[in-house]
Amino acid sequence: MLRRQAQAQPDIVAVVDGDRRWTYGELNRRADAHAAGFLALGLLPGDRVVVQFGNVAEFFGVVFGLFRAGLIPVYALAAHRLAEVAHLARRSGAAAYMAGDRYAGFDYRPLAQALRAEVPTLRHVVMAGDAGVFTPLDACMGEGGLPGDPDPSAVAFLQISGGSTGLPKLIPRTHDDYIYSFRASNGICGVTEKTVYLVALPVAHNFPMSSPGHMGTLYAGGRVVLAPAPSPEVAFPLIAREKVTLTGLVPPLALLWMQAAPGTGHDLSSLEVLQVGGAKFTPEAAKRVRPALGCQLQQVFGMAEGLVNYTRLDDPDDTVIGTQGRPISDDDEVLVVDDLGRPVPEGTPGHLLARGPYTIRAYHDDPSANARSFTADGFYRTGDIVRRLPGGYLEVQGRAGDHINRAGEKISAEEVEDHLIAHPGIFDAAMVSIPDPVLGERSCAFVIPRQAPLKASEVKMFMRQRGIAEFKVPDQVVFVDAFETTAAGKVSRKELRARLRTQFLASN
Ligand code: J2J
Repeated sequence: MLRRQAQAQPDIVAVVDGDRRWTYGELNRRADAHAAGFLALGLLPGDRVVVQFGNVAEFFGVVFGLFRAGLIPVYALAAHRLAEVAHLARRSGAAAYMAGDRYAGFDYRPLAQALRAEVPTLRHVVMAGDAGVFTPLDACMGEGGLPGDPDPSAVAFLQISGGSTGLPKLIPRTHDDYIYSFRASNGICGVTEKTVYLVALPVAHNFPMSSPGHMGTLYAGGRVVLAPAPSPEVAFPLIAREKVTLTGLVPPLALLWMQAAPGTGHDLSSLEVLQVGGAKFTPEAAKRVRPALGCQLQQVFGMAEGLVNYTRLDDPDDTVIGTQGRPISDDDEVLVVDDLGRPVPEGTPGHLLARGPYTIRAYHDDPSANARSFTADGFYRTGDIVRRLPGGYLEVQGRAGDHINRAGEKISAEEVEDHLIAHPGIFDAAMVSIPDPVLGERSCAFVIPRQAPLKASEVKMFMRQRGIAEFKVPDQVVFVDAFETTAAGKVSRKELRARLRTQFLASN
């Protein structure tokens, strides 16, 4: 897809990162050079490579270079820390780690150092910027000697799941399923060579990557503008300068933008469509998009595992405000079922199951997750509770599982509990979601201390020292003496979390 655009319009700008403007020709040359450079390091087609960049142009040179070399990117978010990156590297058996030296105030070099010590399969660390002891990205530039185009039905990369149980799972997406999803999304979202897409969310997240996101925009020959932060202070001047036509946000950011827009001196009139997704956007907030920002709202309900739903640009207002859209494709099969797996009537809430042309049938190398997450006939159990409305539109009601959707960042209660219980002063812990007016949900950890009294600040400090992403550090820590058990003395973590949450909400 990149070669085609580079031939058709080599001098058109593809990627804007601050003062840097890479044309399609330039991006294409870098992809070729990196592909040859990566293979010259001794990496072999099929090797997995953990890629961790912020919203910077290098991300594109690196991932297209990897695709061309037949290497398989594993997408880490810039916010991930050693615990998550080491997990992704181990799970994928990664041969290399590629990152930028610094981003958003964080230095990735010590992380890379620790990662190399922890993950024996890792043979190379490639760094953009000041590489220190590692291989500089600029040195990974070669010539010729590339394998032919990859098999379209082969795995192109491993995307990561929101992780509803334990650590993130790896999602194998193929070239053809993924390109299908953003090519079809382009049609639904009106993306053409005239589109200017602002990447406000993290570049490696599936929403800004493919719905239709930066990949859809590059496919169509449009322009991708990278925002180093999603705040109005950073994004609004970029919208005005680059005449951005389309962007996607999570609900809390949309609220922030709507609040900041009326007083802003920046011209936002180029913005045609604001997509909101990743977590539930309430109808009250949805109603305010056009008055505040002067553009059309599109709701997007998607998942890295596949299925993506959009409200359509010509839908009536009440559909756009009150639903999370309908699937991309007529070939997307959507089932809404009760706890026993029986289909429920239209309008009744139930578990959403999905199967279709771009929805995975299995996670990468994870038999136990696969047994839980897929039905025998290949439907993915999304874990979402939805209502199906006339016309196939879906309204998301919430989650069946115990993950916390904090401003679109998915946090697994189980994963955080494991870290909490590692504290020598903590006997047991259970983390739950609490409704939050800005974040949608925030995290609250219930902690039983062993003996000596603990402080919430100590617990949070400990969590940071464990090397986990900041968004997973509990927003609130509540100390309790014990978790009450049922008469049977047995209680599943799931029931326990549900009870704690109910008690907390009743007492606040
Ligand atoms: C309620 N919950 C939503 C919405 C996602 C496009 C858009 C989003 C994602 C994404 C994505 C929601 N209302 N509008 O990959 O391509 C929750 C659901 C879902 C989970 C998936 C895309 N949009 N969600 O958010 O893999 O619970 O993908 O199952 O990060 O986010 O999370 P993730």
